[in-house]
Amino acid sequence: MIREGIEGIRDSGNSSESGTIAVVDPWSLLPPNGDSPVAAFMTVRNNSSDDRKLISVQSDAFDKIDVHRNEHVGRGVDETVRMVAVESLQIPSWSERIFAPGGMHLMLSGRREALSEGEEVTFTLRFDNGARQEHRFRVRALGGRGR
Ligand SMILES: [Cu+2]
Repeated sequence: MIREGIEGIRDSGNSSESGTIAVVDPWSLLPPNGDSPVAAFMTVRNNSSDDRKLISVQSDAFDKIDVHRNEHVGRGVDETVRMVAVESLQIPSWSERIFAPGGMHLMLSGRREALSEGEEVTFTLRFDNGARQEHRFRVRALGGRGR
């Protein structure tokens, strides 16, 4: 496991450290059977005076992880929501980006192994300044948001 360049906070969001990116409460839905992609959520907090860009997300458990945002198209009964991939995500200094159901999310596709509820899956965030952070998201069943 590569640990070089990993900075910041492994787990909880109660960090008051400056100069770091904090990832708070990462979790994913329990993937349905088959190959359908699954969404994961978290809050990414930039506790530094520099703007940061999230440039990639990777995990050994998936072929591919994209940042998606939801875009509303049409109006009224014709309104639909489609997902749009975000190439890199700006996280301005002293601010946070919230990945949450109905909004921005990580889209995990090409699952390489079965996941079960309560399991923790390691993933790596890479930023434009070369920093890498390893975190673990917890798999939660639909309707089972409680921990
Ligand atoms: Cu998506």
